[in-house]
Amino acid sequence: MTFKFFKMTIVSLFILSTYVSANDQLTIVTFQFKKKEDRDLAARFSHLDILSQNTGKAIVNSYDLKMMKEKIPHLILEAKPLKTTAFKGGPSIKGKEEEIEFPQGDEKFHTYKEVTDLLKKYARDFPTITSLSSIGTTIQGRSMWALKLTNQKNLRNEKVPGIIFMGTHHAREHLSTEVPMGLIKHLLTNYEKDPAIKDLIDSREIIIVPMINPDGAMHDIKGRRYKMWRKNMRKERNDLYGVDLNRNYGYKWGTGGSSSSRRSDVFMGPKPFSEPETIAVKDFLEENEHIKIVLSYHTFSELILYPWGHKNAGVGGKDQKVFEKMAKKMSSWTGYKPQRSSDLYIASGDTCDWVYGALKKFCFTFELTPKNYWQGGFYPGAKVIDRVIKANIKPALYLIKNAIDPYAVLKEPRTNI
Ligand code: 0X9
Ligand code: ZN
Repeated sequence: MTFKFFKMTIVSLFILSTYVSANDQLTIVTFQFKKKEDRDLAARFSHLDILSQNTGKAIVNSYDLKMMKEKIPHLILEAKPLKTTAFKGGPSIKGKEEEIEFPQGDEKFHTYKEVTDLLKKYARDFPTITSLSSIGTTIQGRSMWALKLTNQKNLRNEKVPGIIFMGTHHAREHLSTEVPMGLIKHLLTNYEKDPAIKDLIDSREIIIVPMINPDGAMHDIKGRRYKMWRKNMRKERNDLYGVDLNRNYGYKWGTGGSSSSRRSDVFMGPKPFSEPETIAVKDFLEENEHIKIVLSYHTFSELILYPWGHKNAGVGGKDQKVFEKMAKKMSSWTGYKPQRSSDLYIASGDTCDWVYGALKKFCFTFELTPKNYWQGGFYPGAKVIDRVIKANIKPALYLIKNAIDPYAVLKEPRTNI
């Protein structure tokens, strides 16, 4: 009896300590920047939301806060604890795939299971213009689904130009799953109705991977409570720490704006391409030379970003002009601000630096709605989904059209946007 009680106490203490250690105080930090270098410095500790030339904010975990207080106290204007706590590490929450659901009110967002089922349905309903495959398996064993939209007659023709759209590298950026899902729906349901769309699907390969980091995204919503999780689900024994997939790509990896501490939200990983998710993207893009343009959706801030991201310089030459011209054009439809990634802050190991640096393909990062933290930040609510999808259709169609020859945009007449 005594022993039983003792055992129960030990068990409950263990459960309690797991629960406590699994929750971490989040803090919203306001920064004051005197010069651009200050922004780049702060970006080494956490992901930043730049508010103006001179101010920025970041929601940080206790580890990143400690490091900031130690290393860059002069940049911190204010640090306010948030009411919500975040998952810190420790074991991940168990749960069956079909039981995972978004928090109340946000059920319209697609869970991984809903994405999987819908993509399978599309593949069944539109067999002549779609094919569904997986580009790899995540660290927790989920398939990274890719829906290819093209007329089946193209399948053996390698000359058909390709384009890839990717969503949700970062777990908490759920709107970046919805935009590629909305794009698929728009393309498929308009194939018969809109000759321009029929023509694009018939003459291109459009590859859409709505979730690069489904493990992280599902972790972020488990228990129907948002956890502000950013990274993948890399863990050691029972200690979940995660790698920032947008710091893990292998071009100029680890050269600034990322951290070698695994507790950091911008942890670059132990080596470039250490994660199955980034390896899958790498292998896929290396194997598919016909892909000319890459778009990676993220949230938030309403920006259209292009390389370089790891250094304060543009890519130069004709390519820079293509990036600028395309970004400006797409900005005219979305209102998102076009800029070089490093103008925001320096960060190395992101998708587009590798895509352009290693493969010389054009690559954009869209930071979707909202504009700032006060408009909802990473969790703007389901009410914005339709509007954001709609705003992003024209830019997507424009890139699909130009995948045949991105340099052709240089011949377009100048616009004064
Ligand atoms: O920091 C990131 O990975 C991206 N922002 S997010 O809020 N979605 O995390 C921006 C990446 C831009 N790239 C560089 N500045 N290099
Ligand atoms: Zn992101």
